[in-house]
Amino acid sequence: MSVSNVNRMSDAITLAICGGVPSFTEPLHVGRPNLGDRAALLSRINGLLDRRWFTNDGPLVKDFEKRIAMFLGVRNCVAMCNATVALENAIRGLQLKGEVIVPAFTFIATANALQWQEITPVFADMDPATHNISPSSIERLITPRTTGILGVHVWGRSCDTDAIEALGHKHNLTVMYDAAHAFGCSKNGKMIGGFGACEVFSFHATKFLNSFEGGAVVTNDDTLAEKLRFMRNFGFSGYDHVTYLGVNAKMTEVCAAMGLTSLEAIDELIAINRNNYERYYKELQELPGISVIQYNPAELNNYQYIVLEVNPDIAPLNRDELAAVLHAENVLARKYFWPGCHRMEPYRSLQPNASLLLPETERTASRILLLPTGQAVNMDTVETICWIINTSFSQSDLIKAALSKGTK
Ligand code: T4K
Repeated sequence: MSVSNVNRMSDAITLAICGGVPSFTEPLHVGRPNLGDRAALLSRINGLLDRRWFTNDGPLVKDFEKRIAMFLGVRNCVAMCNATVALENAIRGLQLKGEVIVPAFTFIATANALQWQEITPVFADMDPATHNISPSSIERLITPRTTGILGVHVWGRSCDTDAIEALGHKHNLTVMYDAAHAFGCSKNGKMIGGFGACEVFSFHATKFLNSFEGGAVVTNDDTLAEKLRFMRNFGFSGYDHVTYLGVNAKMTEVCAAMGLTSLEAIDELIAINRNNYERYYKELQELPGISVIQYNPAELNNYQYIVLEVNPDIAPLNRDELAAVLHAENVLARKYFWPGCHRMEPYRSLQPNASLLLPETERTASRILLLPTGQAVNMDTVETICWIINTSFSQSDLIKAALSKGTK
């Protein structure tokens, strides 16, 4: 796929943005799904076809839930069709209402899960050192209408759970977490999944642990778990009895088959991600104005996210210019979570002044760029991407000229 070796050997290097040949013949995505043992997956799918049990709390879903709960060391795992719906059910199950404080720097689903239930997401600023919600920003936003705090473990690096839970305790607020990025990650040696009233994982195709589509609420609260089991199945408890206002949030058997197969592959997937991450770090960290995300080696991490921060005051190209260079080479780097939830609808219209309270989010969100990793990427690919970035920095004048020509 890569033609970079040819490019790299030639004397006159022309990056694609300046009219050269793209380094990759096919698009290289951030979020290309990983796949565990294909034979194991197909055997599970054959089994579910033979059983004629496709959904509704089938044996594969039960097994998936049991193994996830054991892996995380939590009492309950309630699997659902995706994390957005799992967040909605968890929020409803915990009876949050009024206002809930969330970071502005997250995927839009975190905020939408509240707004969908007419709960106001109140956007807190981030700690620029961790990209996670800042506890001091949370405290300033608490009002008599606040009922909860929904933290997000961005990139799988844990929020400051101690500070957030102390705030929850002090102000009598329910604390829960969006752990969509954090499967297989720990905080002070304890697996993420066991913090707050509950935590929600995503098993979307692009996530570290994928079940095609999927999500789960994990909790040590047995009452909440029982309620969520009813809620995800229309509220039914038995054939003719409905006990809660429910929805259809069930995980299918084929998704559980994929989830179980992915779960069996996580050691291999972490090793691949870690290897890619270390090479990216080594090649890019010294570049002027670039910092590569750091993962605490004392904790467990899934290394799923290769996050660059581009400081436009130091780097010869800013984040958007670098993204344009990479896209021209067929490396589809992503600007997650730019421009921040507060700048997307409906929040942009509902809370037009929110950005005034979010200076760190505003600054950092405009600097972040994610690069591809996972099984779709090998060392040659990583080296080529790093070579493109290195070369673009040394040819920044040519690139700026090409970009300004393109905008005329
Ligand atoms: N909370 C947080 C903090 C989250 O990050 C997310 C989801 C959620 C909650 C909600 O979880 P779910 O309800 O999805 O379970 C993607 C993902 O769709 C989304 O799950 C994820 N976060 C978010 C960060 O990224 P998009 O719309 O930016 O990208 P998408 O899905 O088009 O995928 C990115 C690229 O990956 C594609 O351009 C191509 C490649 N790809 C994708 C899929 C699905 C493939 O190669 N194969 C595939 O099957 O949202």
